[in-house]
Parts: sequence; C-alpha cells; structure tokens
Amino acid sequence: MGKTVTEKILAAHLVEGRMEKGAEIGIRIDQTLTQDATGTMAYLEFEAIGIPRVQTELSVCYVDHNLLQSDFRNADDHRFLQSIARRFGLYFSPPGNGISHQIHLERFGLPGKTLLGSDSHTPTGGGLGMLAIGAGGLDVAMAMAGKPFYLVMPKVYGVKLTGTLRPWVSARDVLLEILRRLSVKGGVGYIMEYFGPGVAELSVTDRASITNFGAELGATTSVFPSDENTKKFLESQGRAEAWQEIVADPDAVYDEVIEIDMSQLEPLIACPSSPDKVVKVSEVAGKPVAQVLVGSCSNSSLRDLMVVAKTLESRTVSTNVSFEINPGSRQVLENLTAQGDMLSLVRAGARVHQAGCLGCIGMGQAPPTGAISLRTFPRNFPGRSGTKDDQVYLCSPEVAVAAAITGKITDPRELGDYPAFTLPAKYLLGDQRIEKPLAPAEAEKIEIIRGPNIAPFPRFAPLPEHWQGTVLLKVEDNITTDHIMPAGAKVLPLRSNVPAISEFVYNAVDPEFVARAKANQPGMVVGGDNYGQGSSREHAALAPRYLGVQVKLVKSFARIHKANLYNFGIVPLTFVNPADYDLISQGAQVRIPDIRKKIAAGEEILTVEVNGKVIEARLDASARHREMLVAGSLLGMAKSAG
Ligand code: MIC
Ligand code: SF4
Repeated sequence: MGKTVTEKILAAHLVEGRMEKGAEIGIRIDQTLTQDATGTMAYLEFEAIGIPRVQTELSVCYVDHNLLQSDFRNADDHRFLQSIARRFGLYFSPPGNGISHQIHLERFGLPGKTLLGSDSHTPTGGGLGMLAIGAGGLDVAMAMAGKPFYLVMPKVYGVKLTGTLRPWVSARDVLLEILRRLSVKGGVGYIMEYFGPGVAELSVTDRASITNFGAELGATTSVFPSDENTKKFLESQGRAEAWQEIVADPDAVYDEVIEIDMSQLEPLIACPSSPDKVVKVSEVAGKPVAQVLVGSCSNSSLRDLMVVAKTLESRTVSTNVSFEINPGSRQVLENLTAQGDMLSLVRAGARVHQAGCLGCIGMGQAPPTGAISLRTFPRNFPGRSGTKDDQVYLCSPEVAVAAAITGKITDPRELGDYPAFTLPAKYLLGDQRIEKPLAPAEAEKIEIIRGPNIAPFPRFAPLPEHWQGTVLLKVEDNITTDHIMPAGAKVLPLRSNVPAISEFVYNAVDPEFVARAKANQPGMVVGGDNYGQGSSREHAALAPRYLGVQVKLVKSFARIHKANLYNFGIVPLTFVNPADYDLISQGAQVRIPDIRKKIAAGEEILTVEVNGKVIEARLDASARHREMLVAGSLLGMAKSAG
C-alpha cells in the first residue's frame, strides 16, 4: 500500500512504538524552535534536565512576542534568552528580527525533517514539506535534550485541492473554507495532508499560511508535499541544496478526504469570536471598520505585504481606519523596502511596525470599544486583542486592504483589477542579526544572565492515595488557553514567574477564581468539548497546578493542552457518559478513591463520587503518562531517570 507524506516522514523518524492509529509513538526531533513567551520556561526546564548542550541538528531561540519593554522584565528575558542560546549551542534571533515561524520557514526549515516548537503555529513549516508540530515548553526542552517526542499516532486527513484561486481570493480563504466545514475541533487527532492538482498552484508562503492557520482546526499538524515550488522557494532563499522531493505515493490512502475546488472559493471572513464562524465577505459587507491589521505568522510574508502595497499604489487609507502593518520578518521588510513597496504603504497612510507578533497576542494595538477590527491573524478568541467585548474578524490581506480603503467591510473584488506582482527569484536574506551557535569551548564560558523576574521553578506534591477536592469552576465547550491563562501586555512579562502569573488564571471568565482556588485546595475544573484549544502555553497547566488544581474532568481535550496537563501532573479525565456533565456544579465536593493505585495499575475507568452520586471517568493515558502523574510531573520523572 502506498504511503502519504505524513507516513513517510513519521516512518523515517520513528524510535518507539508502532505506527498504528491511536497508539502512542515516539519520534526523533531534528529541529526545535522556541519563542520568548514560552521559551523562558522551556529553557529553565532544559537547565533542570541538566544537559550541557542541545542534542538536535538545529535549535533556534526566537524573540518575537514580548517586544514591548515598558519596564525591565521583558528586556531581562531577552538578555536571559540570548545568554541561554550562547551557552547551550542554539541560534538566536533577537527582537525586531521577526516572527519565529516566518523566519524559520525562510532560513531553517527543511523538507522531510521534524520540527518541534513551543508554539501552536509551528505547523507553518509544513508549507515546506516538513513535519512541524507545536508542543508545550517541557516537551520541547526534552527534544532539545535528545529525547523522543511522544504523540498519539494520528490519522491522516487528505485535503484534495483542485482548480486555481481567482483574483482577490487567496490561501487564507482555503483554510477559512475548511474551518467553515470542519470547525475548530474538526482536525483533532489528524494530520491534515494536502494533495491534488491544486497544490502546484500555491507558492510555499501560500502553503505556509494554510498549514499555519490549520492549527485552528485542532489538528496535530498540516503538511504539503515538497515539489518543484518548494525547490524554487529554497533557491530563492539561497538554500537550493536543502531541497528533496517528498510526495505521497499515487496509491496512498487517507483516513478521510475533503475536496476543495479553489476556483469556486469567494473571499471569506471569520466573525467574532472564533476562527470557525466563517461567512462570505459579501454577507457582512458594509459594516464600519475602525482598525485593520495585516500581520502575524499567518499572513505577513513578502507576498502578502506586496499585494497590500500594490493595491495601495494609487489609493489611500480611509481616515476612519487605523491601518497597521506588522511585517513577518526583517527579510520581508528589507525586500519590501528594496522593491519600493514600502513607499506605497507609507504614502497611503499605513502605520508600519517592527517585525513581530505585536497585537496578535495583545501586545499593543487593542481596538476601540465596540468597534470592528479586521485582522489577517489566526485567532480572534474573545478579549485576546486586549479590548473587552472586542469585535475581531479574521480575513485575507486582500479583504483587509479593501476595508482599509473604504472604511467598511468590503468584497475586494469591488476594487477592480487584481494587482500584478512577482516574487523575487532571489530574496535579500535579512538574517544578518541571527547569531550562530558558539563552538562548545566558547559556549562553556558563557554566563547565563538572570533578571529578578525569573522565579525558581515550583515543585509539586505527588498524587495522593485518594483524591478529595472541590469543583472550582465549571465551563462550556471550546474553552481556549487564552481563557485559562490570558496573555497581553500585563500578563506576558510574567511568563518566567509562575507565582506571579498564577494570579491571572481564569481572570476574564471569573475574577474570583484565584481566591477560590487558594481557599479550596486541592481543586478540580469541569469543562465541555475541545477544552484547552489554541495556544501551546504550558502556563495554562502550570499556573492552575500551582493554585492547587489537580484534576480536570471534561467532555474532550485539545491535544497540546492535554499533553501539558500530564507534564505537570494534572489528571486529565473525560466523562464516560457526557450527560454526567450536567450532574456536576461549581462548589461540588468530589472524591476519587484509590486514584494513585488505579492510575499506576493502568486502569482506564475511574470512579468519581460527586455529592454522593457516582459517575465514571476515563483516563486515556499511556504507561509513560501514568508514570508522570504518579511522579507529580515529567520533570520529576526525567530527573529520577537521569
Ligand atoms: C498564540 O498565538 O496564542 C501564541 C501566543 O503564539 C501561543 C504561544 C504562547 O502563548 O506563548 C501559541 O500559539 O502557542
Ligand atoms: Fe505570534 Fe500571533 Fe503567530 Fe502566536 S499566532 S506566534 S502571537 S503572530
């Protein structure tokens, strides 16, 4: 039987387990990336593992999230990360260089390799034909230490692309259409693999927009084949020798198939406040817009900013709109400037910022109260922009620039002819600020510089024989890690300080949560389907654990969050009978007898006593997960194993 691209790459990296759907496998990781917001914790964990130098083929430490330096804390973290990179043999990309995923695609990604990143949008690398997976910081730290990455052998969802995109319709619309059909949980348990004649119509940066945004399907990752377009892209980046062809066999079998005829797509838009609330732009056209942001790891490549600049060549931005550009990388900025496109942006009235995440994670650029903001970002979860009750829509650069010009949501096809542009055959490379790893002899002499905001890593008590505690909170379906552990300018500087950041757990959902958790330890959280979707931030497990949350009982979990719960010793249970969700309310007293013994013995079903009633909960855990839960955390387990 023929193989998919996914199976080929997984088979070449398999170090533990068998490639049977649903079973746990361990794979070798060739490359890692971290960004600053998750990186500080990942490196504290790497230090705790005690390995003198990274063991991967290549590891990169990026600074792209916390670029606001309103006091010493973010700046201290940047300096800490630079010293870590120098000490442990990593590449270092400083603030201002751009977003990890965009730079990694341009300068480091390799077809056929595996990449593990402490950021949920790591699948961007799938645009190059690599298996690029997002994970919690501790999993990335383990990969840097040369350990395998464990995952449940995913099913493969084939996405067959046919046809050609019409003018003013772009890669973003392909994924918006898939989100419209499959929803934010449609990809859970799958790797999305693209095939079919339409693939050849998409450039590598278009493909990367799709694999990046594919994170919002809840998929393990997304991957394109590596073909002639991949070769062309690598040549344009001066990396022709990195190319290898990887395509699915003609008789490859996919577990599911969805077909997208790209010639039938229209400009689409995701309405507030979930990436899958997708409608045609024409259905919401005419609504006034106050802010338009083009940027983020989804849509800020040179191609994306060129479309915007060319559209603005003979037009200006509406005076009712704040139109802002967050370039993906220094390379994008350099090429845009060299081509003269920057002039069109500036003249038309755009506010051009440094390359980085910026408003995508609420580091500035909050929209005004009650006003509509259009963004080419991957997420519009409630309040993520920094404004309470925000009205954030997600769209392509084409739809964004049309709204910037007219001041209202506009079908870009109304603008007339689609601007002509060609991507450079050779890019200006823009990596002059990337530091290469130091040789071991030099690296050993580097002193790690820690600011006062870096708090020691907390220790957690092991699992008791019987568990008894309080339901601290009951929440609905599709709770995101932004709900659990918010980001933004106030909270992100605390990422290397667990006691301080834990004061913000569930703040926007229930401001009393932290006080209640402190007064009622240990605690439990009850949730619905797809609990913990979104960001990879392990703080969404670590900080609640610090507040005494030891058990989560939900209808279903999102992949990365579930892995993070195991890593920090929170028992992730699901209802055997989802209707039992209705039996539990906030404040209920819960007992799970013999929890430790049952978990250690590999039992799948646990008995949960709630206010005198008995319900069943499932623990879907491998032997390795069970060991972690009993030991209190993966770190504890790794340390004792030496
Ligand atoms: C995000 O887009 O939500 C983030 C911020 O990039 C996160 C990582 C983090 O919380 O630091 C992600 O996607 O994993
Ligand atoms: Fe940065 Fe936004 Fe991408 Fe997250 S989604 S990595 S915050 S640009």
